[in-house]
Amino acid sequence: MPYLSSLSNLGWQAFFQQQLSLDEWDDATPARVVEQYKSEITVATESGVFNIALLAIMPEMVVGDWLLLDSQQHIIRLLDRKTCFTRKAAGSKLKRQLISANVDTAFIVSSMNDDFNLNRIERFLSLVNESGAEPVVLLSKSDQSESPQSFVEQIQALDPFLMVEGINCLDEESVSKLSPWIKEGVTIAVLGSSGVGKSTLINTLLGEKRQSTRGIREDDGKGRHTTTQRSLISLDARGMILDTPGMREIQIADCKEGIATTFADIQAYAEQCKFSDCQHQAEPGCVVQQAIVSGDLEQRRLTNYLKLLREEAFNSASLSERRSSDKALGKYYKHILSEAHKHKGR
Ligand SMILES: Nc1nc2c(ncn2[C@@H]2O[C@H](COP(=O)(O)OP(=O)(O)O)[C@@H](O)[C@H]2O)c(=O)[nH]1
Ligand SMILES: [Mg+2]
Ligand SMILES: [Zn+2]
Repeated sequence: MPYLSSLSNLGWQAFFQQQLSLDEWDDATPARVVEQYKSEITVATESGVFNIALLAIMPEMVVGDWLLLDSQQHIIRLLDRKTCFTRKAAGSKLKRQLISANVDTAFIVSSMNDDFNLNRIERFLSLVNESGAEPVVLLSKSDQSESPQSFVEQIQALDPFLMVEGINCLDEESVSKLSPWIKEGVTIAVLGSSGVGKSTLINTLLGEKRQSTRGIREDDGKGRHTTTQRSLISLDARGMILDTPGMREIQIADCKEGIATTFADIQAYAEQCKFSDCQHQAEPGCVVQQAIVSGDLEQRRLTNYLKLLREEAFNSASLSERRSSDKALGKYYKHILSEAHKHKGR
């Protein structure tokens, strides 16, 4: 895949430039992680695309990261991330998983059919708001709906400032509505469940069928995705775009601020409740409940907010427990090593 690219086409920005010394700027090569595999990563530089083998001592890297390479194509260091998407790893593992780094804008795609689900969109919004990227809600398959505007209005009702567009991913003219977001130097991630049209949208933007779409099965029938791979694709002078496999289980963790931003309306009511520890159930002086009664707030939205808060608290607590048990284990290993050392000295 040729990336005939200037650094700016690859998504290079002042934020990364500022992290380099003058010597580094003269001698080192900035490289962007565009694909990742178990034992290697693919990077793109101004002069081409190549793979670098991963070693255990290297920091954890993810698609979207910027690296500095020396003249031998060895990694000097990983640059600080501007934004970062994480989720609790699927399954019971108490682990955070990096999804992508340095994304400026996230397209949250949901289709105008049975898949349309406000709770799920609010969950994605919390994740995106936490990451620092700017969310845009895209409602796909507008050509299959009798009243596409009603879907758009339901999203707009969540937040009048939220950016939302209804599109037909198969139609170039419809997709051209997205041009305000698609520009040089900007990195976009496309998020959403399987089958909503993420790959179709990217193909229409590319003007070619590069990403495989539903015609070719993405699912191996066991509920696992065969394309677990994320790839950052160059739109040449229109920035970089990241296709992600459908996320079946996005459990959130360490996402307090993201939830607060997504539900700023509820937070504002909650600040006026009589009790500072109000649970917004049936307490006297609960301004959140008053908003429900007056019709200013939807019960569904409050229920989802409380659910996400509980999940966040639960997962974050398990993660911090794991972090502290990792620390304890580290201490234990150190202790064993030093004991072994003492014995050796005798
Ligand atoms: N009619 C219509 N079909 C669409 C649209 N977007 C996607 N599709 C179809 O929906 C199916 C799933 O799309 P795909 O891009 O693979 O979804 P992904 O899993 O999100 O990448 C494919 O058969 C597409 O042709 C749309 O806006 N309108
Ligand atoms: Mg896809
Ligand atoms: Zn309250």
